[in-house]
Amino acid sequence: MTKKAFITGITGQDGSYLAELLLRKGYEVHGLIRRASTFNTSRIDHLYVDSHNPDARLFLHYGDLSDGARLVSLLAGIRPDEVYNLAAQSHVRVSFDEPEHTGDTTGVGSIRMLEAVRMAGVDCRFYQASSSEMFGATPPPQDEETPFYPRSPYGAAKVYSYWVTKNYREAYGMFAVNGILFNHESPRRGETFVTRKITRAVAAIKAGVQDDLWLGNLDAVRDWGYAAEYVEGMWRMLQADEPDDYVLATGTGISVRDFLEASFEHVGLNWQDHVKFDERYLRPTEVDALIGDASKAKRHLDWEATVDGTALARLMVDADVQALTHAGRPWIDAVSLESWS
Ligand code: NDP
Ligand code: GDR
Repeated sequence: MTKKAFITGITGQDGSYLAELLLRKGYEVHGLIRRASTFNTSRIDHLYVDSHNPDARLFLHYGDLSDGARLVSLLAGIRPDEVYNLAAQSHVRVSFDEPEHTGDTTGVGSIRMLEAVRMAGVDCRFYQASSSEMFGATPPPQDEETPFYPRSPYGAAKVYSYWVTKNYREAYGMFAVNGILFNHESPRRGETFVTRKITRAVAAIKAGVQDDLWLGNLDAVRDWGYAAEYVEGMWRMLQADEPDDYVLATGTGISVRDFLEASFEHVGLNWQDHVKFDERYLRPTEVDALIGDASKAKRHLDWEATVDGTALARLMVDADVQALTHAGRPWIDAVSLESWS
């Protein structure tokens, strides 16, 4: 029997890699997309086959995490075996400007999904995209036992989602898990997150079409891994015998400054010649350092990251240089994913 998966956030960075992975594994994949006045499916267009084609295994459905009734009717119709709740307002800085919207999507949206699974009476496994931002001010290394201390409306909303997921597991016996993922990036990363902002700028500066790059806090330390590897970890969490919560991380932290240096150096440029400070990119409260300990995932899921922050910087710069040079899509990643299929 073909397994069915339902992915919210399928048009995002992780959703696109996860859809690719599940299609490779033979799943029928259903994705929730938001209706917009323009197309927002560029990350998954290469996977789409017209639904009239008998080989089609990717199906897209309009909906929104703010519309609980729609979620119930979709789940009742699709009856998936696995649900991956990846949708969120995922930008930390934006969550200070749009705290209520972030709470509604990133927080309450998760309980709408959990409740939709229950109301539709679907027997499925549920993945919640939890985040290292929940640890916030608690110093590294952080693992599954580390206390939460969120430092943004986004982090606080993710803490809510984490606990309701755990609660539905305990209250209703649902196979519901939290993947507590540290930062993971790729050539498909949204352009306003710091890594992609840097690697796109490096490509543009190298090509002579941009001079300066405006950034905020360069001292923040993050544990940056490669998104294509992390979606495999999500899938493994749902294949385990028992539902549990897992950290996914590389175990190595580098600063924004280190990432900058690695990115500019890769094309023979000096970052100090181009980077300027703009206080608009500072956050009212910052998360200084996140470095994860993923040994539980290694022990129970045999999952381990192989690409660290500096390797990632080079990979992303190469993809952005190539995209600019060939005016093509940066979606074709520089490293082979075959080992993960
Ligand atoms: P993206 O920002 O790239 O993607 C977010 C997705 O959520 C998009 O598909 C977006 O749709 C969708 N979405 C946003 N609001 C709604 C809504 N109201 N209803 C339905 N869909 C909505 O995020 P990532 O792929 O990077 O991350 C995936 C998840 O993992 C997120 O929940 C994020 O918070 C979490 N996370 C990410 C980490 C990372 O480092 N990438 C680390 C830890 C957790 P649209 O395309 O229409 O905007
Ligand atoms: P983060 O990612 O907040 O960790 O959340 P982001 O790339 O936005 O910031 C990382 C660090 O870089 C500093 N920074 C800047 N950030 C941005 N976006 N733009 C800038 O110009 C800039 N200058 C410096 C930030 O202050 C911060 O310290 C990401 C998201 O994917 C979340 O959804 C996810 O949960 C967490 O990672 C884990």
